[in-house]
Amino acid sequence: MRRCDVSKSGRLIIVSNRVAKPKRRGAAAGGLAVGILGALKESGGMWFGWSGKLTDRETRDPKISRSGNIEYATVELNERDFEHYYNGFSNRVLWPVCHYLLSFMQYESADFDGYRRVNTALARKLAALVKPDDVIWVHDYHLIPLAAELRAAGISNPIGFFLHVPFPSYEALRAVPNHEYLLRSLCAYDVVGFHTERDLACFQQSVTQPDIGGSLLPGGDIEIGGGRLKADVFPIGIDVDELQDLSLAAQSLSRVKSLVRSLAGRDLMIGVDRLDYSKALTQRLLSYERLLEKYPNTQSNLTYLQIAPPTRSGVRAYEEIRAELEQTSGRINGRFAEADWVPIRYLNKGVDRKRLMGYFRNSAIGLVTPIRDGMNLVAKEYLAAQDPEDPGVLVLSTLAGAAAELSEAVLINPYDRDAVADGIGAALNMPLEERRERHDVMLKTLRRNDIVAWRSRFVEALHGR
Ligand code: ADQ
Repeated sequence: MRRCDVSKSGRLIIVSNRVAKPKRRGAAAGGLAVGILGALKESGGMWFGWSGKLTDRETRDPKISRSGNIEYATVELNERDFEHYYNGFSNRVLWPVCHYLLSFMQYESADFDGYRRVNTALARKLAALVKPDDVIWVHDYHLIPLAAELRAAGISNPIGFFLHVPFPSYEALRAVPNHEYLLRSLCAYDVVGFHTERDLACFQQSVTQPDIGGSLLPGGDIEIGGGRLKADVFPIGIDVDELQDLSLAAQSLSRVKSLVRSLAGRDLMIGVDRLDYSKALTQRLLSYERLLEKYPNTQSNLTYLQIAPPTRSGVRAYEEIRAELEQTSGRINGRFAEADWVPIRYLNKGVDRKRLMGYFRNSAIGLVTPIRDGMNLVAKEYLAAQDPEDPGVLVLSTLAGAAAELSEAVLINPYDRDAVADGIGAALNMPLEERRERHDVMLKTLRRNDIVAWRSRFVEALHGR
C-alpha cells in the first residue's frame, strides 16, 4: 500500500466512540477500523475511546496499552451512561435523524444530559493525555461536543471532526431538541469533514441559520463568533490493492470453494450489511421477491446471499427488524423454494474479512440498497474484490453517499421495488464488455479516492489550521 506523510511534528490522536484494537489475524474488521489503524501506524499516535466494556465503578483513568507505535487509551462506561449516551441520544436520536428517519427518533432529555455528561468526562480524561504538538481527529456523531469540552479543559491543539453518517438538511435537524447546541458544538472544531457535497451543503445551510450565526466565506470556510472553521468533503475509501489481493487469495479457502460448489452453476447475488433499519433489508427482500415474480427465469437460477450481523441489541428498533427479516425471508423462501434451490440464504452473523472478499468475487451482483447511508464501504469493497476480466455488477442505491462517486453502477431508488427488480434484471443481462468498462471506470475512482487519500487529505487540512 502506498504511504502518505501525515506525520508532521506531533502525534495524531484519534478519538472514536469505540476503540477497535487489532484482534487475531484475519478477524473481521470493518473498513473504518482498518483506515484508522493505517493512519496511526504511519504517523504513530494514540487511539482514545470506549473499550466496549461496561463497569459499575464511577471514574477510572484510561487504560493505556501499546502495540508498535500506537498507544491505545481506553475508558469504560457505566450502565447508566451507556444507556443514555450510546443507546439513547446517539442511537435513538442522532442516528435516525441523520438518516432522515424522524419517526424512529425517541428523544428523552435524560439521554441528552447523558450525552453531554459522557462527552465532558471523555474530554477531561483525554485532556490529561494531550501533548502540545498533538493534532486530534474526532470521529462521528457520538462525539460532536468533544472539541468544545476539550477547549473548556484548556486544550488549544488543532481538532478535527469527521462525520461518517449523512449530515441532514436543516429541516430534519431542527426536529432535534437542542440542535442549536449541536451546531454550535460543531463550530468549536478547526476542520469538519463530510463524505459528500450534499452533506457539506446541508451543514453550511444549518450553521448559517440566523440563530447560529455562521457566515460562509469565499473558499468555503465558515466564520463564527470571531473564529473560523474549514468544512470540506473527504470521501472515505478503501485499500484497493489489499482487497484485490485478499479476494484473489480467498479463492483457495475451503469455505469459499464450498459456497461456489453449492451454487451448482447458478448466479449469486450478495448483500452485506449491519442489521440496521437504514440499510432497508426487509424492503430489499421484497424487491427480490418482485424480481422473482417479474422475471420468472431468475427462479431456480439466482441465489441471494444476505449477510447481516446484529448490532445495537439494546435498541428496540433493531430487535424488531431482526424478527421482521427472519419472517420475510422465511415467507419468500416458502413461496419460491424448490427441493434443490432456496432463493434466500440469510446469515445473521459476521464473516471473516478474507472470506467475505472471496464471496464478493464469486457474486455476479452486489446489492447495496440503503434508504440512506453516509458512504457505504460495502459497495466499494464489492467492486475492489471483482475479477477485472469478468467483473460482477454493483446495484446501488442513489441514497448512499457512494452513489456520488460510483455513477457507473446500476443506480436505483431503494423505495421503488420495480426499479430494484429491473436493475437486478439489467445487471444479470449486462454484456461482458459493458461490465468491464463500467468496472474499469469505477476502479479508477476507487484508486483516486482511496483510504490513504481520505486520511492524508483530512490530516493535512488539520495540520494547516
Ligand atoms: P456502517 O454503517 O457500519 O459505517 P459500511 O460503510 O457499509 O457501514 O461499513 C461496514 C463495514 O463492516 C464494511 O467494511 C463491511 O465489510 C463490514 N461488514 C459489514 N457486515 C459485515 C459482515 N457480516 N461480516 C464482516 N464484515 C462486515 C458507517 C456509515 C457508513 C460509512 C462508514 C465509513 O454508516 O455510511 O460508509 O461508517 O465512513
